[in-house]
Amino acid sequence: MSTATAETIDADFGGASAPGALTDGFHLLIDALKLNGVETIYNVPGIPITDLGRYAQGEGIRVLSFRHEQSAGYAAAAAGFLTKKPGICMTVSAPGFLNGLTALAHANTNCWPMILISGSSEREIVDLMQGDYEEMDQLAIAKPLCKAAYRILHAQDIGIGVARAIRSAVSGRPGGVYLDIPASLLGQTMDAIEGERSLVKVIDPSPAQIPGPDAVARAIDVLKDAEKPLIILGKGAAYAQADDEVRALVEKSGFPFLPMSMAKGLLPDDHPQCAAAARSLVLKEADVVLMVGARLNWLLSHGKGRQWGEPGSKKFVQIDIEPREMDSNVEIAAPLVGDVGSCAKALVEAMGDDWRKPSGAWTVAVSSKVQGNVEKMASRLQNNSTPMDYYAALGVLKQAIKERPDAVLVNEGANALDFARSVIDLYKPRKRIDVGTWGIMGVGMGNAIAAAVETGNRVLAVEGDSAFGFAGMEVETICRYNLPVCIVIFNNNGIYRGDDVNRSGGADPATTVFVEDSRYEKMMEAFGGAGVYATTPDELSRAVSEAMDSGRPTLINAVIDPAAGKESGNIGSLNPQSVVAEMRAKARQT
Ligand code: OXT
Ligand code: ADP
Ligand code: MG
Repeated sequence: MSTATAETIDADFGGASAPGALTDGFHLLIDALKLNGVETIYNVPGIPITDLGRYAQGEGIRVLSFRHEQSAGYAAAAAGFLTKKPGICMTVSAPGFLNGLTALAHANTNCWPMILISGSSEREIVDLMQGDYEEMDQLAIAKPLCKAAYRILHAQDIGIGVARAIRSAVSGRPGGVYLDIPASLLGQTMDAIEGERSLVKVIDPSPAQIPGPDAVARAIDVLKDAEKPLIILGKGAAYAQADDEVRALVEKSGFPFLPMSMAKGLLPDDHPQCAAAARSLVLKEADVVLMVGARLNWLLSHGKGRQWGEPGSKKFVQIDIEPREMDSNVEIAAPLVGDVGSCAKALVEAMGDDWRKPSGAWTVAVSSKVQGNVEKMASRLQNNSTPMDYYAALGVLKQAIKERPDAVLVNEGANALDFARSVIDLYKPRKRIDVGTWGIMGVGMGNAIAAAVETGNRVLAVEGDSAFGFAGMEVETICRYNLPVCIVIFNNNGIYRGDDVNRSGGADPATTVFVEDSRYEKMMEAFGGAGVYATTPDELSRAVSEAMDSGRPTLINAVIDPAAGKESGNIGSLNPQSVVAEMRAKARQT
């Protein structure tokens, strides 16, 4: 594999203004990214992209180096969600590329714009399978896992290749794009003036998509007849950055709204129409459901089944930018294809001045259920048990976010995720980043780093001990860049619980348990951050306040009762053994 080195480039290449000056693949790529507003690259250096990172940093792009490409990729994915611009991850060939690919697929699954740029080996050698350094046909492997995959072979095509990647990532339904950069491309040279002319600035990368008037009228027809309407806000609505339009739609309609996990805060969780604490009731009872940037996938039981009440008892209206999403699981009575902002605006206009809000009976039923559940929860949050259970610890964190509504909450785990989602209220849009559509562990550190870098705000990362372990080494990255991230590990000694036993009676621990009482806080101390061991709500409260006020990288090891969690948190019913147990119970009854 041939690569130009920093020394040769620095020695041989002048500025574009010098007569006869040359430019090269490295600089064209950087210029193309900068022209299109790329300010940050999340990467792990190595052959053939080490110099690319160095030059990009030299040219003013913020290049953050991670300890593993997967975390760099997760950070780029989260950056895409937060900024509505493609997050950029850069990796080396084969193994680095594969490490980044999980994150690219995750971005694609979540409909977030991201570009994975990977260096690759020589085409001639790869295609003849002659055993190049890190040989792999990366383009072919990436293609089925992302929205689009491109390879640039010639320096004069860098401008158009980058433009194509950016437009593909952000237009329509956003997604993950792979950009293959053979090492030899970076070393190619061309006339600097021609090179500059070859660059392309993407104009209007995600144009407004306005719904047709007949589609709007159809939707209004369905919505106006609703007796028990419901709005479900998804992370597509949060992504759209159409916060005013969404709020206007919710408030004008008067419908209760249920935020999906990452749509929490789009309207404050304590908004009088928020039905988060009456989830079961509204899903079961609603007769018309308006989906806004949310899919009827597993997280909503595919829009059918017990959770949704009597079969055929509901009509769906769906706002989505992707036409193919309509009727994906159940019939959509009124599809509204367009961007969230344009669709919400069109609906509000069409509701007019004589819009009739839903009956008091429905809204009162929902708010009484909310009030009942909130009160039940409040008493659980008061408990001062030692070791702490999830509620005792989360009561403290709920308060910390209430006092700092601009902070970003990052969250992963099973119980650590499910309890935190319902306990911690959010008050502003895009302040929660979690495991997303795949329920993927290991995203927390990447999410936290991106949140700190992209927003400049404080970050509170609530992590199961297992979840944290997938990417724990990134605490060094957090310390290196001195990011205002406070990690709270819910340390219950294992996956779901810490008290399982080896069924053979042998010496090995059970498959889901970890070293008892692990001192995770020392990992942060090893790199100069603050480490705290907290066994009571008071200790936790003091440590979190100090970390969130100071902004110093902090890891708090919160000791949680090993017996407090449930198998798989709230989604235990998805485990095959639950199905087997149900069948056995039924068999016993007959
Ligand atoms: O209405 P009802 O009465 O039903 O009540 C509901 C709400 O109304 C109410 N509620 C409230 N009450 C009062 N006040 C307020 N404010 C309030 N808000 C809500 O509360 C209930 C519940 O509400 P909720 O939460 O909204 O509703 P529900 O029913 O849970 O919603 C359903 C779902 C499906 C939408 C929701 O559960 C959801 O979003 N779930 C996501 C689940 C998920 O993605 N889980 C992660 C994956 S689990 C598993 O796969 C794990 N692995 C395997 C693995 C993975 N994932 N990835 C990789 C790369 N490798 C392996 C592993 C290894 S988890 C895991 C590690 C786990 O161990 P850890 O140590 O990390 O974590 P611990 O478990 O803590 O040990
Ligand atoms: P959640 O998990 O919160 O329910 P999903 O990720 O399942 O959310 O759904 C998000 C949906 O939002 C996707 O179907 C996607 O096509 C859609 N979407 C993304 N951006 C926009 C936008 N700007 N306008 C309309 N729909 C969007
Ligand atoms: Mg755990």
